[in-house]
Amino acid sequence: MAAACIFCKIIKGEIPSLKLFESEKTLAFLDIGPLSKGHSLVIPKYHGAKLHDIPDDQLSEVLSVAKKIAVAQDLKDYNILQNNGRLAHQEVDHVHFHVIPKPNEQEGLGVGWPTK
Ligand code: D5M
Repeated sequence: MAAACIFCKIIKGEIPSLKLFESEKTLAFLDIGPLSKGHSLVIPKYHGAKLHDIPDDQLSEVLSVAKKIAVAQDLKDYNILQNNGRLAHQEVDHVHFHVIPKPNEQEGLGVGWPTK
């Protein structure tokens, strides 16, 4: 845990979140600035800024939780996105995987990038 990290504060319950899944090692919650309806983040509870900072055993569940969310939300088209470093558009220095639903244009639920 890192005292100043907002995602560590979410894990500790010091900042509220809309949780979708929680286990000993992993937490998933809705993104505060969704790119589309249902946009969520899956994080290891272990604090590390970038992917290579996280031990394998702490990461092992993250993708399967992203998959559970895709199944639970009945997603057909979606992006799994993970940014490392400022040049790669990482804003929060605690590893997180975005699950970004890609609604079809008729539904009109998309609100931003990625559009293609
Ligand atoms: O994405 C960081 C993401 O973290 C960005 O989509 C907003 C989200 N965020 C930031 N603060 C919160 C809180 N408090 N709750 C939920 N979501 C949050 P990045 O890949 O680092 O650019």
